[in-house]
Amino acid sequence: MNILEDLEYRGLIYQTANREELEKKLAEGPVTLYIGFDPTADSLHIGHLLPILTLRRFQQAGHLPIALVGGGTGMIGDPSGRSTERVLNSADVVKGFSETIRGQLSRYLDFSEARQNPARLVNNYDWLGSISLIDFLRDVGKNFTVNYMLAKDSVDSRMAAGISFTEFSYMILQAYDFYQLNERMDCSLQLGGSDQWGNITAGLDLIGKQSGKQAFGITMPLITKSDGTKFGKSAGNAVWLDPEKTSPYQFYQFWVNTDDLDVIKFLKYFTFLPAEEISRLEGAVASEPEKREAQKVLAAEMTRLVHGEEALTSALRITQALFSGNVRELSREEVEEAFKDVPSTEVANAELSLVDLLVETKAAPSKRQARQDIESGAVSVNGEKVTQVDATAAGLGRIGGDYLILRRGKKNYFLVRFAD
Ligand code: 545
Repeated sequence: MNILEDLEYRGLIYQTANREELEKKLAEGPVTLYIGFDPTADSLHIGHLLPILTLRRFQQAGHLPIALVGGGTGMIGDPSGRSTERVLNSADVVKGFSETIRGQLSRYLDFSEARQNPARLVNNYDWLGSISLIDFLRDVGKNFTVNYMLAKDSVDSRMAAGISFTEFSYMILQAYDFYQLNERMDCSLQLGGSDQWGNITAGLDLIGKQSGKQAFGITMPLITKSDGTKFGKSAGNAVWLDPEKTSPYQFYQFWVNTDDLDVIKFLKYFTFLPAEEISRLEGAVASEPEKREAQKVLAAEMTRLVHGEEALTSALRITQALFSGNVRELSREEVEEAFKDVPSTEVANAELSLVDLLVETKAAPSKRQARQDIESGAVSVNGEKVTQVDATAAGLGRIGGDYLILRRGKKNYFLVRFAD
């Protein structure tokens, strides 16, 4: 399979500009291509993985990827796909975000000069930050009619609610980037999500007008789920690539919970597994869905790719410990990760009884209920059932030095942290 056939197989192509000529060009030799990321947040989330991994697919196929950080465009704000005007971030904030986004992007591409097609990172502030207003309006703006700009979806969809001149101008900046990269680095292909079509084609038009050259564009589909809910959220929160914002265990859980109806699509979109392996997993979903093999493979592939082998091992250990109840084997860090989302209570007095702890953590509504729960065998501490009503915190032992894990019933966990 050539790169376009592979992308087609994976369902990654939504629209293409100049498809036939692009096919020819890709077959002739290495093509330089880019995707831009505006520093609008302090981390990328899993929605951004699709474009990044597509760059990586092109690199693996021998082409030359450029990841562009929008240090300039991030100061302006892309109206594409948004129904309301953005609030501007300060220059310092945009700079800070640019640095972290740059670091995250660099994990997924190979920059080693030893290879024939090393990846490159650029920041459009380098040319947008210093262009004069007069030059911009004369040399770039003259290529666009307001009529053309008004017809773009990103602008047209905002005509009722209103759009500032700032955001209205955005498409010209992105078009100018493509032109600059075409001039400076012979970049002839821009990729983006389907929301980027208008900006990408504005660039193609500018390159055509300024240098008479043909360039190319590909957009990727919006990621949808079979149940109609938004992709990339877990309990209402975005799933981030930054392990401080979404732990590797939470990240693993997000993927392992994928619906049977979506899992094959996501294996194609996000993993580098060959078609034969994906077909085999498709068979497994059909014949033994209860094993969730496809989900486990997807979760493992993604966690390894984003967080590394060690983080995957740890996420699997936590998953296994919570499933079996065998939480004693977890390290301190793993306890903190596993119980990030469960109610936790800080306790200063290590002399407390188990009954007190159950009440203190709100695992039981009263001392009477706590005693009853213990006697009936509904309570375990650090993975072991405790039935003595007079058990004390001191006698129960701790995990990772400071923690005691209470469980009432099968799944209700409460974390106690001793502050002594
Ligand atoms: C800027 C200058 C260029 C080319 C592109 C840009 C950015 C582009 C844009 N893209 C989106 C984006 O999101 C924020 C990411 C960091 C927190 O706004 N105008 O910057 C997304 N993009 C990836 C995909 C996208 C798009 O980074 O294209 O469709 C999401 O999947 O929304 O010269």
